[in-house]
Amino acid sequence: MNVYRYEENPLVTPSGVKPYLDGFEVIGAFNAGIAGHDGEVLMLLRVAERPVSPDPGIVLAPVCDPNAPAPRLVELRRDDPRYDFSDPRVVRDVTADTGFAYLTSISYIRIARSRDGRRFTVDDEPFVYPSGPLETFGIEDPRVTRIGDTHYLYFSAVSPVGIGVSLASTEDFRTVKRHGMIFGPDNKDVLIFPEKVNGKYYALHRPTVRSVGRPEIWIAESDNLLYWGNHKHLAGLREGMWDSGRIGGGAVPFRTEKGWLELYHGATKEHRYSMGALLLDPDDPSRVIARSDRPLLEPEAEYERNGFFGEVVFSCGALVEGDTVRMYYGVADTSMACAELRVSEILDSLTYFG
Ligand code: MAN
Repeated sequence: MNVYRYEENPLVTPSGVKPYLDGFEVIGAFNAGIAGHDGEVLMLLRVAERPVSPDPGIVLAPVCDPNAPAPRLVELRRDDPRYDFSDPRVVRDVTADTGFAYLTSISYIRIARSRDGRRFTVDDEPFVYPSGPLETFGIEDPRVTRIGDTHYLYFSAVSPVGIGVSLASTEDFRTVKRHGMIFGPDNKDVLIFPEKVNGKYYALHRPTVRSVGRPEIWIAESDNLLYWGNHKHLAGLREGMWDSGRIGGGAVPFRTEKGWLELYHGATKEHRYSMGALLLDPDDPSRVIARSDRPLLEPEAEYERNGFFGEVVFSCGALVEGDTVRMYYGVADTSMACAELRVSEILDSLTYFG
């Protein structure tokens, strides 16, 4: 497998993004959805901003208030025995039944634009900013599917009542229309197919189940992109392999001569995130034809191994032209990078089921 990482990687880093919020710093510009529009490559960046704490003994947890312009800051003392600060992304409450208390940053969506797909200019303002009670902890990991002249974007909506996936749409990447939550909590990693198959829209999704089951990939159908049903379990974890801890859809699936190719992420139980592929039946995407036994891309470069949360490559979008896939991906929950792969080589690398 030839994997060509761009010499310019990382393409967008937090230091290249001006904070939008007063008193905050940008700690991540990563996990971007990707769209081609008017001759440009657009990254719909997940920008994460964190309040700068004046006191090293205090962590400030930001919470968006739907009725106020700026997030509210909750002061958490590092010596408070209720709280566990060991994961830089979240503050855990050891006394709460879910274990969860706050996120350490607020994420929203901001666009980076490029003519050549390598050098990007980041917009000054957010494109989609958290609003309403279901997004008070932020919106994350957007994906973009083009259907006709409309680009649908959908993202994790995070709040104290759970993480679901909400839908919005745009024609021009300047204004956006909201369509509400399409997958209720707990769910992430939705990927809407770019065309109907046998008269139905399809979407991958990833319930994060708490009672029975594991974080695995499901598929659902819809007539209108808003109401989803006929859910089926699509792919599971594999003990002892690169995708033994959790899996979820990554880039928007695309058609190849052998079927739908889905570039998905898999993590080990130690949270090392790699990218691999699933090949789905061209006429029935709920049937898996083949899968990667070994990752296509794993954290190896310095910028993939080290950062806010290291050992992570996480794609939310790719551009396909002929046999070339330009896979854009978040690195170490910090920055954006891109690697080119060949469709034919990916198809050859898979293990086919009988
Ligand atoms: C996980 C990580 C974080 C994210 C939260 C909430 O902890 O993916 O980056 O902010 O979930 O979605």
